Amino acid sequence: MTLPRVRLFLLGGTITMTAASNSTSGVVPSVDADALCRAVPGLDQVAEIDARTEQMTASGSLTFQHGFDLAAEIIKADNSGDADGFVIVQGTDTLEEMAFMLDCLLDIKKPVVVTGAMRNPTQISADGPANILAAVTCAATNSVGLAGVVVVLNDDIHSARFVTKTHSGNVDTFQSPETGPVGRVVEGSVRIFSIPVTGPKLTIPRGRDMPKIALITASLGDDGYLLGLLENSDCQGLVIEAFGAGHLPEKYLDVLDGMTKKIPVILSSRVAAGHIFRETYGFQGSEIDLINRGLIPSGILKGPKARILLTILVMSGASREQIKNTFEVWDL
Ligand code: DAS
Repeated sequence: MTLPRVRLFLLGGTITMTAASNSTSGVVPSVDADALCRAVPGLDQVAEIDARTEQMTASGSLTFQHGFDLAAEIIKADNSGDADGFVIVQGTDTLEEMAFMLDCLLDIKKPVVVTGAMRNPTQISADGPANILAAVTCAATNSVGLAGVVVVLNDDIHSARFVTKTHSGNVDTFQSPETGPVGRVVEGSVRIFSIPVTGPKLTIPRGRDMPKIALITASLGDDGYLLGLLENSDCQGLVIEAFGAGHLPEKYLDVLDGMTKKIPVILSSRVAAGHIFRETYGFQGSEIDLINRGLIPSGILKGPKARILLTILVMSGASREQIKNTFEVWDL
């Protein structure tokens, strides 16, 4: 029997981390892609794996360039027909951002699955092997491609568009607060419950410098100190995680009036789920006031994903109108 061909890219993360030979404190990336796959019983019966160690890093040190390179490699392998599905293995800290970036940049029909682990290989009940088996099972199942890029941990299949990390240590950390999972791996096979709506598809920006895009979060008693520092900086775009449905302190307003004339300012929310409102509140600093002042509502996208989208758009040379229209798609 011919098995599906799955290409697995390893970027690092807890799933690879064991005690460093020269240190007594803490685990660090050390297990490469081949060793990771060898540690998963039965993997060779699910797919023919082409395992590649691309990086060995904690996911907080991954960059946009890593995402662009990965997207380019996947597009190339898709075009040449060299693989039937793809798995990206990385740390969970930035997993939702990398998965979302890939979902924005990839317009392919084959499954693209991102996974990682919450417990390192030296811990009892390390979840890495089960997550790799489930991720490869999904990558080897054609129908998963219909869901766009998915995140698979703990046997749940989440759309990259809706998933977020919700807990610092629990293996059930990845959740989609708006929608729930799109499917699940049950007794070794894939069940898909729903196909998520598609977000805007963008091309990989090439040959342009990485723009400086800031992300700040509003909090009680904030006098706009940090925002003031950004006003006179060379930042080229700003995402603000506002209160609730899109509200900011009055003390932000003068500075924002200046900034919205110069750069795109995205209005997102610091809460876990829900839309940015557009037409409910009318006080100074409300969503109606802020949108009138030129802020662009992010729909349901929270700060980190909104920053991914804004960075790619600015880097691609998108106009203010194009940026606004693209974020509008996320006002689902
Ligand atoms: N938080 C760790 C992980 O879950 C480290 C990282 O993100 O690389 O993998």
